[in-house]
Amino acid sequence: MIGAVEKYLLDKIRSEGSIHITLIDPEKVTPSQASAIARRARVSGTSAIMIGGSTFISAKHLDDVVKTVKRAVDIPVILFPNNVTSISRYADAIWFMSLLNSLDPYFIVGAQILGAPLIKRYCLEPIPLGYVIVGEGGTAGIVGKAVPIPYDKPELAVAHALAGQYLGMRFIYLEAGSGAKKPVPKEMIGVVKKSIDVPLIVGGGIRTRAQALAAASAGADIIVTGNVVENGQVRDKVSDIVEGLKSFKA
Ligand code: 1GP
Repeated sequence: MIGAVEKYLLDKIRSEGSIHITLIDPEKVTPSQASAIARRARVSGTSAIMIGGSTFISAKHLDDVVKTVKRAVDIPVILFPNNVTSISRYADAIWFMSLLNSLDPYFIVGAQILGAPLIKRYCLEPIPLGYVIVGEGGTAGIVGKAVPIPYDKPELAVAHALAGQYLGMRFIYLEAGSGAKKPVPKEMIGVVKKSIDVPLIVGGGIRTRAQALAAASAGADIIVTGNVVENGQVRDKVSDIVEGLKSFKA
């Protein structure tokens, strides 16, 4: 069943083309810094806020960050979990994600089994997501025990994405790893997009308008940026990227 946040994202993609989501890593910010980032990103045209990182933070800190961000903005706040410890009752939704190229069943279905009852109890909207780590893979690749798909093997990215779709996942995320030196290449985005019928999310290492535009024109429906908003230039950076995406649609 499609919930309100998923419907919002699908409607936005339908009406605006490629959209932008701002990722806040709760490990790196205080609640007030997080709410300032979210507010500025919202003004600059971001469509939702994702909250998540690759390592462990205290449940209280996560709750405080999510609550403060929720109060600051009127766009959806979606959890981007790396484990069962990343679930907060104060969010609107959670990417219910499976790391499709992990070697460890814990990251494919184990953590999901442990987390599902809590998601139900908190009435969080789960959005099924196939998560595929490519290129360098970064911390997410190491923590998730993934075998990252090399950039010169786009056909393997297609196979993973299709498997995710056929298993019923309603979004596919190509992740280069936060802070990746090279974002997902447009050739890989293009072939994956052509093969699947569900929206494609791309993130990791996107720092500029040109990179966002390249990902969008190759077929990314959602562009996620995290690092660029961590250095205090949220407004300029997000505006630039969002305007780039709008110029692509025009
Ligand atoms: C990481 O894809 C996201 O999970 C965002 O990456 O921090 O490099 O923007 P950046």
